[in-house]
Amino acid sequence: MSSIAMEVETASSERKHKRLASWVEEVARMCKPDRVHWCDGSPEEYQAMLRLMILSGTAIPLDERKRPNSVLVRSNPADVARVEDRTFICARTKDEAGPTNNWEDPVKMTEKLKGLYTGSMTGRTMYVIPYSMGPIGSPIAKVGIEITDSPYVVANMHIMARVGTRVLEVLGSDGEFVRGLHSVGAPLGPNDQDSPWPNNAVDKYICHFPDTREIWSYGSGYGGNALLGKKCHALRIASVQARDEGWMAEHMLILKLTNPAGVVKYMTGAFPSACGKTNLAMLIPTIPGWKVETVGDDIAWMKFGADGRLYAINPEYGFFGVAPGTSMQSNANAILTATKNSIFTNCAMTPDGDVWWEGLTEKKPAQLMDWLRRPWTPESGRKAAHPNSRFTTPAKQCPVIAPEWEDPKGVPIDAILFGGRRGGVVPLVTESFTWQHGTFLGATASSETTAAATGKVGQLRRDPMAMLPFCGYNMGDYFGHYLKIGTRPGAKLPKIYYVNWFRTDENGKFLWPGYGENSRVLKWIFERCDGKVHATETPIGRLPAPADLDTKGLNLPDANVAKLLSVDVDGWLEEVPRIREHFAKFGSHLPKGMQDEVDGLEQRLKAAKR
Ligand code: SAT
Ligand code: MN
Repeated sequence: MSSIAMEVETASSERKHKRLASWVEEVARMCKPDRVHWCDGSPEEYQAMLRLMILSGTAIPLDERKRPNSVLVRSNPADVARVEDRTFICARTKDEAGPTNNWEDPVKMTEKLKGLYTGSMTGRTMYVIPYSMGPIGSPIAKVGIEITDSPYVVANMHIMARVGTRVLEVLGSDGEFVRGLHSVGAPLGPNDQDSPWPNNAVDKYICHFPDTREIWSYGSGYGGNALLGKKCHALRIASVQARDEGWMAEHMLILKLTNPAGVVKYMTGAFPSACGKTNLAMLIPTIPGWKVETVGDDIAWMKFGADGRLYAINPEYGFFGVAPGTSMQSNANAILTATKNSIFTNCAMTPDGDVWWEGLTEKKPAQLMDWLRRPWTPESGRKAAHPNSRFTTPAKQCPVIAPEWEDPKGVPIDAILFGGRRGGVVPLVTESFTWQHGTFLGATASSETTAAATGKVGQLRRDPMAMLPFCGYNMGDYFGHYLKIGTRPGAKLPKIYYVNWFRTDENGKFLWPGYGENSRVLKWIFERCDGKVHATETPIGRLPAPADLDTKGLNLPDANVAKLLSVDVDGWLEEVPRIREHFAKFGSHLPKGMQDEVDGLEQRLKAAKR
């Protein structure tokens, strides 16, 4: 690594920005690292991080011929997912954080954390990572600086964000930036042997200070807890900035859909973690002549253009995708993206030095090392990869990345999709009557929980706009922000849809084949945006008539299609009190428009029963 030359160079950029320099000094005085390294973002730096992780036993290099320039990392069983109960929004008042967030007084939390951070980096290197969320210099992009004591975080940030000296250049001498501090909370004494996955077994805190645009994360080294550009910055802090500045920071994929005539539309989609966002973003249509290309798979920042349309950028630079279930059949483009230059976390390893996870191949390998480094065979009776195992991989390697994915002005959005994982009641696709009704569909979105967060899997929870764990302020006000976006003078708003790929029959079997076949639903949406296809008015919204959904060649029984596209009036009448209960949590912060929508829904359902 050309570290000496780089340190001199970055030291001069550092000196240029007085506030940045003094903040880094202040953190170093508190955390007491052995050294401070300013990240330049170079390939040499990335290699140095991989070497460090290999030396410390954090990572194993994969076979060069099978998976060039890639490693497998195994974390600690106590540190495998986001920890929502340890995630805090430290706004001035509890009311500002709202009923869906954990809150702590910012002064009290700062004091507590200062205690924990004091000396927390002893024996380690403190890395300073300048990063840009969004193409460097884009008017929609934002700069952040993450300080961390984890080489795993540095390596992942190299893939997930644009990092290094060029970011300091755009920051100049007084640019604004989000301050992120991360420590695994495992100081090393002179005679201590480091563990392969340092973390703090007792204390974990993922704290956000929306007023000062700061993130303080302590004790976990995993994913969204530690790669602060992603959920912490691009969603929790950015949602507050978006509210204040009149734009939207959303937990949404961005896809480009081209029809056989070459007409293009862009769509975003909000689904909870591990509900198939990455699969939808990279979908291979099964209907002839249609094409999907990827702009982003997890986060969309949307701003109004001069023409009144909403333009979206993907603030990220890579994918942090769920491995289990990803295969050449379910998502060939994700598999092809992660063939090289990738970091695999908590996957299993094959005897010939490659990775494996449940669902990767139809036939399970005869022998593996599981994610806990134990020998594994199909008879072991346990999963070889952790259910939340992940691949971190550069977006530009995706075979279907849209050429405009780095366009600094973003792409104009025609449709917004909301959804979740629901076995019952919710139809395959519903179009909202209006923007306000669409906001209601998003605000009442519900899903069965997955392994992306610690806690029980399969419980039903309301996850408004898939932002439940990611909204940095009172969610009632967040609904209000949506309504405000909808009333902007001259706005040409996207249409809003609710989709559910996960409907099951009485025996728990999926009614809809999903994956590439979801293109049939996208086609209907595309044609609705052009006003070219019919929709049926129902009490819950507009649905396709069975004849208008292209099911050619699917061999789906008519009864399935009818069920997927029908309104279960009694089922929906049972949802109404649950929606009211969900809304009641927001008290006076619930916008009147949302109350009107639930009242309207109930009236329409009751009228349909008569
Ligand atoms: O760990 S992350 O928060 O980055 C992934 C996810 O939950 O979507
Ligand atoms: Mn996500």
